[in-house]
Amino acid sequence: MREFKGDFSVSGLKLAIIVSRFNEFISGKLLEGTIDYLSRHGADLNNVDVFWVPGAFEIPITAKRLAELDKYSGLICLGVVIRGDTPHFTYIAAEVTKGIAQTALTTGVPISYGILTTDNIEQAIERAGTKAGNRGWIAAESVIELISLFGKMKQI
Ligand code: INI
Repeated sequence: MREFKGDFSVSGLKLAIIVSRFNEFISGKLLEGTIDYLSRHGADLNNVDVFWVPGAFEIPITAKRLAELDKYSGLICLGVVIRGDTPHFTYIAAEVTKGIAQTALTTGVPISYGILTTDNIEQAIERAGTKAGNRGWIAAESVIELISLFGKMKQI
């Protein structure tokens, strides 16, 4: 039996972070969580590029363009979609989720999903560095693990 697991080595990786400005007081905290993870695991921040987009809806197309450059080991997508009084939330949340998944599947580039989709601001704050951790941190950890796992597939 052979078993493959990614590790959490960040050395030599070039990463792009796509983060939305909408709800920036929370998405900024996700970005802090991602940078905190990367710097505390020894990443060279000179090899980390941050791309700000207007809102979560613009994340997938930006991710796609960046993935197609073939310059990044992986992409980390960060955004915050909060339910309001209209169905708008449902459309944005669905499109960003579907778009990121589609981009990952069509390009094959490791991409992580650090998008909060919450019923209210409180739930978002809880997931951006307070009592429920920081989704930005988890998104960083996930993409690093995936990059490593894909690297190990080259031995097959
Ligand atoms: N964008 C978000 O990132 N989060 C939201 O909660 C949100 N809501 O609810 O409206 C949102 N809307 C903007 C959208 O992502 C686009 O930027 C905008 O429609 C322009 O294309």
